[in-house]
Amino acid sequence: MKLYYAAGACSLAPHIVAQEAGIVLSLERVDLASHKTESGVDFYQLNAKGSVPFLVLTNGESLSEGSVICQYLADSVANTQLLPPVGSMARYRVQEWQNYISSELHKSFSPLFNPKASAETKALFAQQLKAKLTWVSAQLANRPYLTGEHFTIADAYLFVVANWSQFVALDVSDLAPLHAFLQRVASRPAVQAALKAEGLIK
Ligand SMILES: N[C@@H](CCC(=O)N[C@@H](CS)C(=O)NCC(=O)O)C(=O)O
Repeated sequence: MKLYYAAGACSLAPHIVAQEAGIVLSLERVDLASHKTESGVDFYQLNAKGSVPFLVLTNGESLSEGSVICQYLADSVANTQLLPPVGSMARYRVQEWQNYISSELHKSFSPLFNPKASAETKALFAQQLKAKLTWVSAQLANRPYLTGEHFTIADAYLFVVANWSQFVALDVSDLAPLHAFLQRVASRPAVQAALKAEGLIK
C-alpha cells in the first residue's frame, strides 16, 4: 500500500498506525503548496480532494479521510488493540474519539494555519480549541490513553493534532495530563519510527 503524506500533517496518524500494526507502507511525500508529489505527479490527478492522507491499496483502489484510513489499516491486520472488534462497545468508544478529533479539533486548527484568516478569527478558534483541549486533557487525568490502558488509533490522531499547538502559538503548557500524554505517545518506538521517516526527528 502507498500512503501519500505531508510531513507532520494529519497523514502522520495513519503512518503511526501502520508502524504500530507492523504494516510496511510505501510513502510518497506531497508538497501541499504546489500539489506535486515527490515523484513529480500532480496530486490532484490522484486525489481530486487535494488533501492528505491518501492511501492506495494493493488492488488499485484508494481511500481518503484519515480517520477511516486508520480504521482500515488496523482492521487489515485484525489488530484489536489499535481498534477493537466490530460490534464491541470498545470499538464505538474509539470511533467516538475519532469523530470528535476530526470534527471538533482537527478542522478547528485549519484557520490558525491559514495566512488569510484575520487575527480575530484566529483568536476565536484558538479560544475554542483551548476549551476543547482542556476538556480532552481532563479525560486523560486518570488513564494513559483516550479509551483506557491501551494505545488505539484515536491516540495516534490526537497526538498529531494536539502537537500542532506548538506551531500556532496555542499555549497548552498548563494542561498537564495532555502534556504527559503527548510525551507518552512520542516515546513509543512506532511513533519515533514514523517521526523519523517523515524527517521530523533525527
Ligand atoms: N477530511 C480530510 C481532511 C484532511 C486534511 O485536512 N488534510 C490537510 C493536511 S492536515 C491537507 O491536505 N490540506 C491541504 C489541502 O487540503 O489542500 C481528512 O480527515 O482526512
